[in-house]
Amino acid sequence: NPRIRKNVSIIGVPMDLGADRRGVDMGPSAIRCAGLEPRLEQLGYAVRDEGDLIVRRAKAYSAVPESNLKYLYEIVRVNEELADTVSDLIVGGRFPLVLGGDHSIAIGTLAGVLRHKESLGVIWYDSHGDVNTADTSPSGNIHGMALAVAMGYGHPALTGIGGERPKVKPEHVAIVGARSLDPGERDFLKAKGVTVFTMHEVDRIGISRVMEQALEVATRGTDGVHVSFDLDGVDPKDAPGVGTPVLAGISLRESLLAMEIVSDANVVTSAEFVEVNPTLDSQNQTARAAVELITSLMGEKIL
Ligand code: NNH
Ligand code: MN
Ligand code: MN
Ligand code: MN
Repeated sequence: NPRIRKNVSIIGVPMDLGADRRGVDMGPSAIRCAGLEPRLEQLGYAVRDEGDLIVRRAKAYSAVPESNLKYLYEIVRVNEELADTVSDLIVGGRFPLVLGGDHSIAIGTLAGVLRHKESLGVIWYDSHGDVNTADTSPSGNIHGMALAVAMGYGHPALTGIGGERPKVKPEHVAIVGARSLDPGERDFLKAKGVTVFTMHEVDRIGISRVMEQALEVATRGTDGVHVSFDLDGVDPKDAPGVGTPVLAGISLRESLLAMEIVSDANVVTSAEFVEVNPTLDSQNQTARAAVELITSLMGEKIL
């Protein structure tokens, strides 16, 4: 079984072009300010902050002429660099912990990880499915397409990021916390056979059983698990600083338990925490929640 590595690298990706609401570009800064590095060091990790990738401030709105993909080429450029960065860190024996930024950065993180994995399991913690393509997206926002791209569906400029490499297989994906799916996403998820734990399942069987089942999906026949954590999966009462809050979500307490359960399975080989928007937050509450979620995932115990 792959184990959590002792050397952790923090990579910030201050990008907000994949979403309509500006401000998640400040997420990495806010999560660092909430004390991430010292908290990881207290857990015994050798932490290296790799700093932020350079994300150029985009010119006026740019959709590509032939599709409705907003900021396609800026997003491709950043994700190519992210894929290389993540891949190099894995070669160096380090655990990549990526801080967003909007969820489109999962495209680059996963592309980098997949250079080293034949079969990667993915736990996608999110109120959304993020399996739109240009044809189904109601918004043209690439953060709502990242999981589809990781599975090989979408604009070739996106699915080609990171070069030739395996894709995430639908049977190795578990979405947790879904409560806002677009019609095209429902069709996609059913057609591909992706496992989705909506709020209905969370409420019916509880977060601990949901996470056990999600782990089964993500570990059966895989050689590692990636945790992609969108803070809007958490209830807006506990995580108000996100661009697209969706009410009636998973509490922070349940989410911490979820991360503890994943941690105890000792299978996680990379992770990212995305969509923190400090301009919508109060007292950095959502970034502080992110730090607690990260340390839980990385093995922090209360006693
Ligand atoms: N499904 C919507 C879209 O594709 C919203 C996506 N927003 C997210 N995803 N925050 O996690 O535009
Ligand atoms: Mn240090
Ligand atoms: Mn998302
Ligand atoms: Mn979301």
